[in-house]
Amino acid sequence: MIKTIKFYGIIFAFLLSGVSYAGETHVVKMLNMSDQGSMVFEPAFIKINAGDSITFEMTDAGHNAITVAGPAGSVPFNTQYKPSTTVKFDVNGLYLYMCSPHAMMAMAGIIQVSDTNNKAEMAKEIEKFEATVMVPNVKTRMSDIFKANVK
Ligand SMILES: [Cu+2]
Repeated sequence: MIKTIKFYGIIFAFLLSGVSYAGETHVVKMLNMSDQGSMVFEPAFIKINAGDSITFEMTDAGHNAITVAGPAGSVPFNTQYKPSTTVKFDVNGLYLYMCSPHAMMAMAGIIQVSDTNNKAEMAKEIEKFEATVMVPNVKTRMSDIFKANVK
């Protein structure tokens, strides 16, 4: 009897740990300068699993992170210049976001949530975004990051 209770106890604890899994939380910093250049999100590309969250940290003041494009059914986000904002990602696919005051300096980032089901659409969104980048030496920053990371 005791053995049986112990057995079910272990099973129950195992199930509970599965149910309470809330996903990982990753950090993306908003920076005026890094070894990747000026006005950057770091990391500018991040791959996470559906159910994970990203905390956007405004390490340097005056930046936001706002959705440019995401997979169908995803909810746009906007950190509104708050020091720290955590966003949960439940819809698989690729997301492009930018810092609105520095979009013309290619301050943007790409998030891959589990898979790349909207890769073709995202390639077009990045092309559109880069048409608005005014600083020549970072004109292809996002498409370079896209090509290097999105398989
Ligand atoms: Cu910015």
